[in-house]
Amino acid sequence: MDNNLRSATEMGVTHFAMTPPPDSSVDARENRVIFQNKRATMEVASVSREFADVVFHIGGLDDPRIVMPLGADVTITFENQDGIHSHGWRLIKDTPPFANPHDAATKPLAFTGSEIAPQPPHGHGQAHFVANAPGVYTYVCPVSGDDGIGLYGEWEVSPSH
Ligand SMILES: [Cu+2]
Repeated sequence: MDNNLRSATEMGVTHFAMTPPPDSSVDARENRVIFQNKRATMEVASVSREFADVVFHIGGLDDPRIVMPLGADVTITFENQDGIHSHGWRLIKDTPPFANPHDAATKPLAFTGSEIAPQPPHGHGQAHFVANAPGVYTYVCPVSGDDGIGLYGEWEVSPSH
């Protein structure tokens, strides 16, 4: 059992977004979640920890790099596990470092439909889109400035995956 899973269990946190998504491999050492085929279904949770940054959990990892083949059909179920602040999810056409972190929330979407509007504490949302262009993108929280506190990760769409 890796550290993320163990600490979550100890804290009594839900298993949502803590187990490998279907048809993926979770590489904890490289902090990556790799999808093997063109159907990528995953749970994403925004998590606030005391004395730490807010992060996204996917497959039990913090802000992992997501890798998937070109043309993948993506479904994301999002849960805001922060009990105080609103958070959402947005995949943008840009990579860090951002010239101005507060701009990340307004950058163009990577794909049509690749966003989940900010949800209140314990709120849920869903996104469905097709990753139909190869490249490296970034997922961020659309709440202005949250990307500056650790709430983002990279998303790779590989033409030769
Ligand atoms: Cu946020």
